[in-house]
Amino acid sequence: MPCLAPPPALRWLPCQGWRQPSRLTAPLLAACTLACTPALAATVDVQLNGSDGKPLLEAVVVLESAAARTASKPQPGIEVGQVDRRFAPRVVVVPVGSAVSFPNHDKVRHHVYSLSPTKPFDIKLYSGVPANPVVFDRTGVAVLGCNIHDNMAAWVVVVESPYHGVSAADGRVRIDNVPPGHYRLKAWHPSLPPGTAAQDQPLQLGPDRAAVSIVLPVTGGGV
Ligand SMILES: [Cu+2]
Repeated sequence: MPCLAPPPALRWLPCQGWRQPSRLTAPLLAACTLACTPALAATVDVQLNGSDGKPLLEAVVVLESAAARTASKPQPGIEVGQVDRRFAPRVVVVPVGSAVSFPNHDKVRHHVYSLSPTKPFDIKLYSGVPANPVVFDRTGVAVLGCNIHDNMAAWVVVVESPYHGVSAADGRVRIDNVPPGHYRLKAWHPSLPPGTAAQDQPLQLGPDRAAVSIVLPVTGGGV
């Protein structure tokens, strides 16, 4: 068993195979982890309003950085269902590589598709849960529709960051556990004209809470 470098507080202990701490070292390791790990995560509160001052529903916020790209990994268990002939949720943010399932909770059949270069796909008329989820393997926005019900629309925003959120009716997005660092804060709403780039601003984040207000050129609460 190779002896990997132990934490500094435990260097006086003889090597006992650090891959598997013994009954003696395990509690010491746990105590050291608690005592030695600084609080290295902040919460980012974002308030999104339209140009008419109304809070925006379903606005997307993403914090991007080189470190965020490295920390990004596919998120399991994401669903975009269909309920009462609407997508639920209508807007979802997923890290690149995530597989999204499209369960149909209605009695009518749906035919979900996307023509977007980010992820073209087509799930022909179906009930229940389609056999295969759709893997979103490129960043960007995929606009989803239903071939049967023209008024159904949803947006899958594919990002390379674990730090993101979608606003509730009060226009708020709260992103927890964000490490300090320099980020680009990007905000977008599906009511923006097609092809509009996300609004982009720098965010220097320390270990404390940060509050940001953003106005997007959308009116009527974005509904
Ligand atoms: Cu449909």
